[in-house]
Amino acid sequence: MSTLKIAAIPGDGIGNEVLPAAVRVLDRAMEQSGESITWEWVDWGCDHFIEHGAMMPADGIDRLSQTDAVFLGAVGRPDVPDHVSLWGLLIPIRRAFDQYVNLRPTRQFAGVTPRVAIPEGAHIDLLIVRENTEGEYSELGGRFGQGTPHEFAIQENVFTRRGIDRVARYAFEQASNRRNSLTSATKSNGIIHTMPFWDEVVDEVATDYPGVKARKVLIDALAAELVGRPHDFDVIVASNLFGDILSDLASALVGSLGIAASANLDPERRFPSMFEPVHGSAPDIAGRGIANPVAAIWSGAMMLEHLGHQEAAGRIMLSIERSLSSRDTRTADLGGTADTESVTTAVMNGL
Ligand code: GGG
Repeated sequence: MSTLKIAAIPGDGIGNEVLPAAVRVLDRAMEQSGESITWEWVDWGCDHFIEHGAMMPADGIDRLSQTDAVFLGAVGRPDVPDHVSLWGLLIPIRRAFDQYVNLRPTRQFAGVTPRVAIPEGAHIDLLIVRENTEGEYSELGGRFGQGTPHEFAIQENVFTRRGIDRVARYAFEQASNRRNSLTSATKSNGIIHTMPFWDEVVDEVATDYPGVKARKVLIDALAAELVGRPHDFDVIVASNLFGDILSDLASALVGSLGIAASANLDPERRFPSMFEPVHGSAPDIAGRGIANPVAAIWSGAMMLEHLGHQEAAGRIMLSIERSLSSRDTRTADLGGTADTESVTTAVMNGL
């Protein structure tokens, strides 16, 4: 029997509801496999910020580095500026641990009707590979002349050959193991320097994967194509910002952001990877016990898979599928009647 050590950071809002729910499912699944998880619970987030002036303690990254993985709920509270909460917790973890791939799968589940009509027999199953440590998410720049009529802000995007090459390579590998189709999101008509560079490096990487049919599509056209025929997509590789936007769009197409899972990966396994539902803290529904725990549970399954527990992860996914197939065990965002607790219980019982 092996014991995993995982840092659990519920964070803010519904993170405090969906993360403990997912932990119960993971504990049960691992117990059934004769394994266990030691959870290191940490109360970092906006409450910590209000009390201590920082989203996490100064030794936070050091503490996380001693774990096998990080399991995160959500970040954000209306009375703390969003850029303060995100850049104080989520983004420092992604960067400190060089989690340069953000894997965001989108699947159509039996019983959950997609929000767009798709042809008979077609099925939505796509994987967004989002660059996760550079691109549009950059601290370079500044605000100038604050409070004056001449005030301005500059934000520099950072695209490196190494950064594009490694995320593109990861995406092509995924496509090779799936349906051999890759779409690169670009905007090289309007963004004059970084996006043509993105295209060039992706094209170079493509030459190493002749079996993968690759094409580049302008992000605006790609958004429209995704709505029009989501079933035609396999792997999409995108910059940090484009990947973030497309993954919300894709999960809305199959039902709700409440089932959007993600993995922030260091594929070389030098550091812990981090797993989190794509959704945020949802202050409008926080504390009511109605949040959909599926995104967190699925993210937990991705974590177990990454840590070598494929069998337990597979059982969790089967149980999620079963619970989503019935209106009685789906939350309201998916047209169901269940609350967080009853979905969690259904997934646990279905393991
Ligand atoms: N699940 C963590 C969370 O709260 N995410 C919300 C968010 O805004 N994330 C921004 C990002 O992924 O870049």
